[in-house]
Amino acid sequence: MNGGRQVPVSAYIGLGSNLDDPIRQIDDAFKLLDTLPKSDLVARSSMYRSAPYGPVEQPDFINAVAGMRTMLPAVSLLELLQAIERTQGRAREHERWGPRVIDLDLLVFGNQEITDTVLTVPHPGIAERNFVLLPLREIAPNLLIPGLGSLSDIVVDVDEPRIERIS
Ligand code: A4P
Ligand code: MG
Repeated sequence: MNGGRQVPVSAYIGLGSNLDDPIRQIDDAFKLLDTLPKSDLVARSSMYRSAPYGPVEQPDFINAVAGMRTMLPAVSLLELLQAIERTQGRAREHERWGPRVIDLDLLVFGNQEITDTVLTVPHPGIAERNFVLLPLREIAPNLLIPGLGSLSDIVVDVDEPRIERIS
């Protein structure tokens, strides 16, 4: 017991954009993350440019990762991430894997493992995606990912399409 005091949870959010000035979109998303209630934006990674992962031919992506401390439950945080996506004008329907103005994925939420209809945490793609691993490592090199292990033990896939740090 902690006397009823709640302790904030460390949450990591993956940001991605490949439409409509992606660098500005990522910057705007960081600014909006900084306004979320009961939460603090505590770390922001560099931005990375990478070739699109997956089967769809589309422009390069800009990706980054945000570190938050939050008193919100995971599903409430997800809803607020989706509200930010709408604020930034993301279309409701989009092709699976396809281009988007902004994509905010909840990568890790403390030590919680969640599998329900609206939310899977940790995000299933983490270990296969350099555009997640590299920025995540930058801000949380010793992170323990529930069900996956230590981030420092997850090997970056050097065969994955090109990726470069841009800022
Ligand atoms: N959902 C479940 N778990 C989560 C979670 N942990 N975080 C549900 C966020 N959402 C979660 O989301 C669809 C539903 O997933 C939501 O309603 C939520 O309830 P979405 O954002 O509409 O779609 P998605 O998850 O982005 O899936 P999609 O479109 O299949 O794309 P991916 O797998 O995210 O891939 N290449 C590079 N280099 N960089 C990229 O960022 N991104 C994609 C999109 C493809 N290739 C890329 C990149
Ligand atoms: Mg998403």
